[in-house]
Amino acid sequence: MRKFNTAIVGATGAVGQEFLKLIEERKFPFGELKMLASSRSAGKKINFMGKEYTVEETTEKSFEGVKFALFAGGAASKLFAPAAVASGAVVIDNSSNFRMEPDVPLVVPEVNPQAIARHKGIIANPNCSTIIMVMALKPLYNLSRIKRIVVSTYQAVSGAGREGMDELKAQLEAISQGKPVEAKILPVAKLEKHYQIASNLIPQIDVFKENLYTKEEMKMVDETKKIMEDDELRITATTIRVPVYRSHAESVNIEFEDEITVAAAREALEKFPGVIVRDNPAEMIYPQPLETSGKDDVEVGRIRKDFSIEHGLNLWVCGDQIRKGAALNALQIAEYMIANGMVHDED
Ligand code: 3JN
Repeated sequence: MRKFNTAIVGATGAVGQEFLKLIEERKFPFGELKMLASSRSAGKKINFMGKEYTVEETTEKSFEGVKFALFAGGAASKLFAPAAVASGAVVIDNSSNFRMEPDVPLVVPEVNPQAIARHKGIIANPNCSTIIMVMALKPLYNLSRIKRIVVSTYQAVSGAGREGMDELKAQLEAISQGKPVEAKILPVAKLEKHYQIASNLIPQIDVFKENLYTKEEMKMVDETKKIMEDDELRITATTIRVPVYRSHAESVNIEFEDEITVAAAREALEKFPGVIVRDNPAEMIYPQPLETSGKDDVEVGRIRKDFSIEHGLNLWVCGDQIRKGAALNALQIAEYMIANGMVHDED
């Protein structure tokens, strides 16, 4: 069995830890495994599959002999992806640092695997909300070109990392104990102003751009066009943080060029790998973030006509943003490359 030396950059964070779970669960054929992180986490011990690993500080030399460098997110790839590529590694990067570069494929393996072959060392994982949405869009786009999308997201606090989850938990505890509520992380940790998320919604994810949209909203717009290879696609997004620990949810309104019946949409979604249709209003069956948390598949429900336009459908989509929205999607890219002979252990 061929094995591939693998490095996880950001091994101690929420996405890094999910990489480890998935590597074990999916029997990813790793050879040597390197746990890399910033100097702050260097020296920490991680027990994985019966072995103790010491987290090493990422340096330009960390990637010698490495075949897959899985970057969990943040600034690390900006600093070290070029060195990893120069060492002969394929970089799969979960950050936005390279997503919109023309030379960098932006890939969801079920949606646009053909893009992988164009890589020059770096392959980008899309934003979590984008991945979850395009999983539901692609099977429908195959039936009819999509003219316009209006999406609103309901994003879990773990999208802001472990600190986001800790903050919601601490706030819920403070409320139940009648203590003052502290807000230090959301909506954006590095900004001065913070808002309580417990019992609240925050209509800001990431910082604002000059056009009055947030960066998260513009990522959904720009990345979706690139993944669907359709620059004419019109799309507008509103992204909202909700007091849910895990799994993003999205309300997606789609205008098609041609008529798509609910039955045809349902059938196409049911057949699409990685998507589960959970949709039976009579039995009150629909996707919910509690149910998709920790799961691989993206769930779609509330499939219904938009009677206000000619060829419109509404969907409700839920998916675990740390799994399919991040670590799972990245690992699937590596698995696709292995299965299709796109990376070799000998070279
Ligand atoms: O907040 C969320 O729910 C998703 C956050 C994604 C995120 C957070 C910080 C930096 C990203 C991303 O994946 O787009 C980035 C980034 O890499 O720009």
